[in-house]
Amino acid sequence: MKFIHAADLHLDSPFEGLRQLPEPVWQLIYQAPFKATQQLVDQAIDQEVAFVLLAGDLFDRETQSVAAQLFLNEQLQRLIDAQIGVYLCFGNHDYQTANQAIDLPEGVHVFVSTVSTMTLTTRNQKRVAISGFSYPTRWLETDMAAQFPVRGDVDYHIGMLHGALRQSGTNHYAPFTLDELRETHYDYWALGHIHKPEVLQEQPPIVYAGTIQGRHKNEAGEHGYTLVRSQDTRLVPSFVPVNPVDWVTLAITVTDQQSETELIDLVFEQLSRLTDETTFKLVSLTLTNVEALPGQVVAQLNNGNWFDRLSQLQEDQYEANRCWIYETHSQPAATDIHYSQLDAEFWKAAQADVFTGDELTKAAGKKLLSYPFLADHLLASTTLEDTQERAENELLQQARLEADDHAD
Ligand SMILES: [Mn+2]
Repeated sequence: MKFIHAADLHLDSPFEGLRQLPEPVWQLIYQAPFKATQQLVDQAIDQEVAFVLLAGDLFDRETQSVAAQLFLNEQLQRLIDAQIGVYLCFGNHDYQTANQAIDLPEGVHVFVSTVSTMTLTTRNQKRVAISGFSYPTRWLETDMAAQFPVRGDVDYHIGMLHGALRQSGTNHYAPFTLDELRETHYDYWALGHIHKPEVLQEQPPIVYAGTIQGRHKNEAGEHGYTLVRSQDTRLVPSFVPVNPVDWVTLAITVTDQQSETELIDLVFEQLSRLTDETTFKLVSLTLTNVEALPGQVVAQLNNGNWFDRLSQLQEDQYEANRCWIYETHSQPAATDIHYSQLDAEFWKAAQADVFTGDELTKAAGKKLLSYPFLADHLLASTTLEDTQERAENELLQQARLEADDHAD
């Protein structure tokens, strides 16, 4: 017997942070979760699996575009037509209230908000029980794991749970402990919610399938689904990547590039070594040792002109190269090389005092911070890091200009 366990398709994710990219590039990213899902269905049919489990967060939001709903229905219908069972639950992103039920193809099995068990018999006469539930609300603090029945009188019993391991702090997502899952004596736990694929226990397997397509740089690496095969009485999972897009970082140490163009050539040359046929790469670029560049080029880096030029050139190349640099960071090799010893000490002391959430809050003022989305952005650690990086680069550039003046 074979089956597929997937979770966190997050269809219709808006990819807001990438809206500034050219439309065809954004489309390529927006379509990636759909493409990955289509591949899963193609492979489920090819592999003649007995059933497919979808463990929550099929959609990114509780309301979806009509196009996204139609897409999912088409894909599920393909499985049904191939006589593959479909079992799904909704998670914290696509939780379903009673008056919000979406129309799924006939034959799709959907878990309701209380734990229930469905059984099936496979073509080779194996009896399988599947227990699970759906989220009725965004947050679900109840100990749902405790409500799963103990193993039934079947060949395989599978638990489907969208949730997170119980933590000491907040537990909004059907918190569970490994012991609770073990005590059910199930043959497989199909988990959803955590986006990184992870095996929590080898046998009997307790597995996070992970999201089918990483959606930002913190979700880099391979993403896909879990193909599970029976071997005697055991169920053995293996991971199958299907992500069309991959998030990567490229770090380049600049040396003696004399102009913007030379720097761009260097980047394209390094980029070509990174790319391959398997996935489209979204690249975060870091240039280090920028103090080696002429002051003019550093200025172009800092004011964004260099990145604009790079982006223009990318428009002609991204299809062939199968990659897009969506952000750049630049930094000196060593923070204090260009300042005198005294300046470096002042900088370090000031840095610790100035680049804090409190200081940024003061600078922004109360009015701006009353908007939650602005407050979230301003107080994010990445905003502080970016601000500090820019300030350092500005200081570096000024130090350079002063040094150049003295040289004249
Ligand atoms: Mn999710």
